[in-house]
Amino acid sequence: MGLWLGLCFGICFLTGLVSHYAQEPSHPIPFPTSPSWGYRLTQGLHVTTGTAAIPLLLVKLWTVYPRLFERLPSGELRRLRALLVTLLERASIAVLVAAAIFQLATGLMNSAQWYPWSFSFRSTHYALAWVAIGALVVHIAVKLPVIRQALGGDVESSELDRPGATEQGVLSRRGLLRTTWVAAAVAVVATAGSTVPLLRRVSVLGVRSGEGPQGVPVNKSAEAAGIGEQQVGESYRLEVVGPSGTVRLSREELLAMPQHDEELPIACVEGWSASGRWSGVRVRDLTALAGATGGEDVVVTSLQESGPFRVTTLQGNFVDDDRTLLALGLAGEPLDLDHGFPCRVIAPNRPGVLQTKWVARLEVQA
Ligand SMILES: Nc1nc2c(c(=O)[nH]1)N[C@H]1C(S)=C(S)[C@@H](COP(=O)(O)O)O[C@H]1N2
Ligand SMILES: [Mo]
Repeated sequence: MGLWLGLCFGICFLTGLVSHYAQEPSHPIPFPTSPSWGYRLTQGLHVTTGTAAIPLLLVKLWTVYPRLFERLPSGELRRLRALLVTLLERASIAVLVAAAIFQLATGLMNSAQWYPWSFSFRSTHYALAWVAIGALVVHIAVKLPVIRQALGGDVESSELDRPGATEQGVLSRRGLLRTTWVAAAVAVVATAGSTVPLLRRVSVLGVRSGEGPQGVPVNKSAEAAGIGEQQVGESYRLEVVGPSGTVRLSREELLAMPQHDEELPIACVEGWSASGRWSGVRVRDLTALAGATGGEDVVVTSLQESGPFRVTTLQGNFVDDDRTLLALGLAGEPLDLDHGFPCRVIAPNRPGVLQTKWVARLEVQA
C-alpha cells in the first residue's frame, strides 16, 4: 500500500511542479510548446494519481493510526534520547498526515470546482506540496528497514500486525489489499473520463461530461464572466499594441487575414480536457502588425472586467509558435460566445487557465 501511495504522491508532485511552472508569467527556462498534448497528459496524470491516492491514504491511515496514539514504552521514558527520537518521529508523521490530507482534500475540491476558501489555491497547494513531499522523504528514510523487510516478506505474514490483537479480523491482509485496489480503480474510472475520451461513458463522477458547445466543455460561461452582447457586437475592436504603435481590428478584418487550422486541446488544471479544431489568425502575424520582430512576450487582456484570468502573459516562445492562434472559430463554426467569441487564445501545451477568452487587447512587451 505504501509503495503505491509513494508512487502516486511522487507522480502527483512532479506533475504538480510542471503545472505550477507552466502557470508562471515568466519562464527562465522556456516552457516547451511541444508536444501540444504534453500538459493534457501531465495534468491528467496529476489529477488521476491524486484521486487514486485518496482510497490508498484512507486505508493506510486506518492500518496505522493506532500507532500514533501508542503509549510511549515506559522503560524508554527514562532515556531522554529515545523519548526525543520517538516524539520527533511522531511529529514528522503528524506533519506528513496533515499535509497529505490537506493536499488530497483541496485537490479533490478543486477538481470538483468547489472553492470554499479565500486563500490562493495555487500557491497554497504548491507550498504544502513541498511540506508533504519533504515529510514523505523523511518518513521513507526512517522506515527504510521496515519497508525492505515488508517488501521482501510474505503478504500473509502477520508479524507486523498490531500488538495485542487477540483474534483474527474479518478481512484478511490480502482481502484488504484487493479491496483497496478495487476502490482506487473505481475512483479513477469514475472520474478520469473528464480527460480520457474512452472513459467518458463510465465516468459517472466526472465533473465535465466532455460535452459543450462545439464539442468542448465550457469552464466559465460568458454570462458568469459578465460578457455582454454589446461588448462583442459590431463595435468590437481588437487592440494590438507594439513598438510601432497601436492597431485596431474588427472581427471582419481579423477574418480577412490569413486563416489557419489547428487541432489543439483545452486542458484545464482541474483535470478535464478536450480537443478541438480551432481556426483563426496566428498570434505572431498580429503582433507583427504592431512592429514585433519575434521573441517578445505578449500580455493578453480579456474584455472580462474582473477575475483572476483576465490578464495573462503569452511567453515569447508561445507567440513565435505557428500553432498559437487567436481563434475565431471552433469545429468549423464561429466561436461560441461561451468559448470566447469574438476571439480567444489557443496555444499548444498550455494550461487551460491561460487560454484567454474574449480577448480585447494584445500588448507586445519591450
Ligand atoms: N477571460 C477568461 N478566459 C478564460 C477563463 C476565464 O475565466 N476568463 N477561464 C479559463 C479556464 S480556467 C479554462 S480551463 C479555459 C476553458 O475554455 P473553454 O471554456 O472554452 O473550454 O478558458 C480559460 N480562459
Ligand atoms: Mo481551467
